[in-house]
Amino acid sequence: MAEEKKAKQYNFRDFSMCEATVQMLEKAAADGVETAFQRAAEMKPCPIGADSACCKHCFMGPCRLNPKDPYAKVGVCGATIDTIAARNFARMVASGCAAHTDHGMSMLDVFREVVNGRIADYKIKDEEKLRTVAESIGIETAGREVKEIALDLYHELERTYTQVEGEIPFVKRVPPKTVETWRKLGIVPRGSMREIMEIMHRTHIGVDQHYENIVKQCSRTALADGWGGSMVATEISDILFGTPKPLVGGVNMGFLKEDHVNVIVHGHEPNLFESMIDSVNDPALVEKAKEAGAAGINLVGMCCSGAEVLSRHGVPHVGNFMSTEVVIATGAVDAMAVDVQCIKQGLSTMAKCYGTKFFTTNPRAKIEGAEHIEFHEHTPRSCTDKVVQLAIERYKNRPGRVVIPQRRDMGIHGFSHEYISYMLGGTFRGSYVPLNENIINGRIRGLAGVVGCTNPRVRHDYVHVEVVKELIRNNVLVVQTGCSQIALAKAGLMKPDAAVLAGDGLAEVCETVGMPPVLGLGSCVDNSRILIACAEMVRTGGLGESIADLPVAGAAPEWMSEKAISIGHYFVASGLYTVFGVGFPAIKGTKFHKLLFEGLEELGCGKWGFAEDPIEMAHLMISHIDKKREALGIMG
Ligand code: XCC
Ligand code: SF4
Repeated sequence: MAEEKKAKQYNFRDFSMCEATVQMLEKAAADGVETAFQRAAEMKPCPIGADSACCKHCFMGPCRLNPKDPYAKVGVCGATIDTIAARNFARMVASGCAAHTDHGMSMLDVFREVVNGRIADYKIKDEEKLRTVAESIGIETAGREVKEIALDLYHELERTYTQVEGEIPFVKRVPPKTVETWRKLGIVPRGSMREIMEIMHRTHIGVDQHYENIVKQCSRTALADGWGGSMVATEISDILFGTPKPLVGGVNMGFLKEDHVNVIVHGHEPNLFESMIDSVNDPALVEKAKEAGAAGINLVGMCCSGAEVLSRHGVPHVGNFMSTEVVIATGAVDAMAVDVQCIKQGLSTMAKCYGTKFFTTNPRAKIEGAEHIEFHEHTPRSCTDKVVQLAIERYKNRPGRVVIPQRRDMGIHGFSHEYISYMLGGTFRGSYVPLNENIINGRIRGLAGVVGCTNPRVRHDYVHVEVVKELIRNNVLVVQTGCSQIALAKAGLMKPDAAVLAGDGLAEVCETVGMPPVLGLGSCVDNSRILIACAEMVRTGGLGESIADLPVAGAAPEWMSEKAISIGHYFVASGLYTVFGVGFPAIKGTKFHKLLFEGLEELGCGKWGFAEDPIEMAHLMISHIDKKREALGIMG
């Protein structure tokens, strides 16, 4: 009863611009169930924490400084606002980098076992990709067996994690001028384990207390994510499961099917999803589902692994991070299997309310109230088959009413960096579309990567959609990953006919070749595809010698995770201008803030930016792109 009263205070359209999410928020409220949206509305962020003006790195504190007068006080140990904010930031980078690199390392574990013949369920699907990745880091491929190349590649890439001295392998892919800057600054990553360890050490009480030196280690660690852990995750996934090529895919809750057993996989590592695809197509399990009265088994994705299999195989995607709870309110979700990252604990309660079977599968991530069915790469089907069987059980006894928002949005997904590189020099689906040339001649003003999470502190999806619309209207070609990609897919911007919303130049390029003005690249680790595309833009020529010269900018308009900070910082350290929305964990006017927002650029890197308003955000990016165009002498 109390819940119902509270729920009435909210206009759910203020929470989200996603119609399906709004509809399910209404249903959940009517059912007396609350979600992260209401919890966010009822729990305002701590104002001191939001400005990163508190420290709990030791127990003489926690210490709180005054965000309105940040230099008025120091912590008990004497730490200044710059030290405190830089350390907090560094810990976020460390955690974000750890998440991506642990994911990448898991992929590498699978790869090793596949190569050694100890995993039979997966194989090297894309030998061509294997060869190009190997060649890109100097491994000899001519006349050699696949297995030999693969073993060499494994041993090389392992260094991404474990190397104590030297440069990680994918640094070989970075434009020489950019690497020169990194070497000068001392920020070329060794191995991610070492970099993360060093950040944790340096941010301990009484160690590194100079914000400039802390930020240096942030850069080194973040680069170990972008050009390390994330890139390994992307490349190995492509080798094992296939490199995405543009395909038509569907997004939104309408892809749940009332008369099917519905299984959702939500998380980040593609192996769980790949095996689930096998399970739902197993004739014996399909037969079982039919015996239970279902028309079949329907598998859909959410969040990043969902974005990845949408891009790779065209598996439908039912929603991004802020839709993961409400989708359960459809009553149609028979099972949700999760692995790691961005899994709200609230899902457990939600699943209980609607009788959805909720399974954790990764030993790293258990949740109270969830059933744990561990996923082992050596015998993956024992987990995924069981999930499907239990989903069938639930279908037989669906406890409540099923209401599925009837929204389905089709679009083109699956632009790998290979595909973009291919377009840079040449063609899209057979039509000539050299991207560099179009940037130089001004039809395309520049490139923007709009990526990252959704966050209940802002109107769900809205900031993403408005930023991207403004960018394409100004002839900026947009590439996307993660939850942002799903937001724009739902808004219909990934269809070729969305070119009508683009400025004349970009529209002309899109219309000539039938390409959408917004290109979806996959999951968050696939932000590494943007790095490679940038390296290719430099290599193709005419746009400067380093990544910092490119008319390219990035944004995470609704960020929330520590991974987003790590991504943002590796974009910046790589030479890009990166604008975040929602809020920024640093106080304007402090030395630390100045270093991130101005100083890094003077050192030859990119820089951070911030704007809450989507139009302002887009124009910060456009101004930066114009500034770079001017420097390249390609204005007008
Ligand atoms: Fe998570 Fe990757 Fe953010 Fe979405 S975008 S909320 S990190 S699922 Ni990656
Ligand atoms: Fe306070 Fe310093 Fe301890 Fe942080 S490290 S909690 S600022 S005493």
